[in-house]
Amino acid sequence: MGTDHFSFEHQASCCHTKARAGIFHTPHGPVHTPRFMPVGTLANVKTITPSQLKDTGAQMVLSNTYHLHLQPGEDLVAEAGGLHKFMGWSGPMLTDSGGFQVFSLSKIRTISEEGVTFRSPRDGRVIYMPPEESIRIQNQLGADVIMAFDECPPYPAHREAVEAATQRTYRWLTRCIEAHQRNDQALFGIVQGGVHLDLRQAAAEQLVELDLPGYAIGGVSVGEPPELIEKIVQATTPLLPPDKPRYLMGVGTYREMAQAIAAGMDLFDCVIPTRLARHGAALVQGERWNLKNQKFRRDLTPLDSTCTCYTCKNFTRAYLCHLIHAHELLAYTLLSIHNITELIRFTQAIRKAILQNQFVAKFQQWLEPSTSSS
Ligand code: PRF
Ligand code: ZN
Repeated sequence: MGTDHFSFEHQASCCHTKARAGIFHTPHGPVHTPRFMPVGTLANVKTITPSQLKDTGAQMVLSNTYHLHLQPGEDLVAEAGGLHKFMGWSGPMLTDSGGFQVFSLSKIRTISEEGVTFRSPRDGRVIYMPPEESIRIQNQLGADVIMAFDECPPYPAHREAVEAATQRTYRWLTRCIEAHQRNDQALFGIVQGGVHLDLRQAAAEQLVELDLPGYAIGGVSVGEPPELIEKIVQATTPLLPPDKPRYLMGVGTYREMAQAIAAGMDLFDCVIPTRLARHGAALVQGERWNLKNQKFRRDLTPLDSTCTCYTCKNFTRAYLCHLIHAHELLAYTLLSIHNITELIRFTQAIRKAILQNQFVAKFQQWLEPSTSSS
């Protein structure tokens, strides 16, 4: 099985924007784009089963090299037959490389040209992770898509520091390509460059030269003003090849996804739907509702009467409010099911609108600059 088992089938383009609908074919099945990918950090999407996950409309699921290396270890996952078998998910999967997680989650770390050294927040052991190690781990985990080991500069940062991180990310990418051993896994490159559009463009041009099976935009949604995300994406996507999938890392609000889709992005991931669920909150038609609120205590209507998810078909707001107040674990399962369904439905509705040439007409509300927080 070669990388020819990955292809991006272009289905339709929007007349007024750069939005496109397509199918990303992987060894574990197709991903209809644009599409939101739920996050399954530790080989599970928190509180829901793979069968519940499938019913949300999820196609590709994300997991993390950093977390799985710390526990239970890639050896065990490989022994179990790989990530798909280990976690009981037979659809497409993607693993993030650990670069971003090392920077955001481990306090004690040093970075050099060779790689990153950090202390495990779990047991304090010192872990050395050069790009080759990230790829070795991802080869063992066996996801369909694996990500290059990158350096995501913080925001704000001096331009010189961002430039150095961006160039290092490129050198690391060439080492990742060299280390990558499995042709049934597609290695995606990551465009860094912070908020500097010229750095972004130079990075994109360098990456495209390497003719990778897919490209990601990283280093956004790290604290910069939200309107910059759209500018960065708009400046970068025209340089990416039209026949390869494009993934915007860590972005999953309605507005940011709609605007990025308008600029030509295809794939998104974000912990928002599951994190909100664990805080007793639901995404309902573009808003965030706190189900703990007393106003839901006697509300015997469904969470969202237009939603066909398991939660909305079978339970009331009053029931969810009760479960949350009683700290019952089912609350988190039911809210996660709804929230993931909601975000996937949003990207599916955009996909359908692109196919029918109605994207701008139907999603104008989300393409304009933000007036609220959603
Ligand atoms: N790099 C990697 N993973 C990521 C990011 C990145 O820059 C982001 C930034 N939004 C989220 N996840 N490897
Ligand atoms: Zn629902």
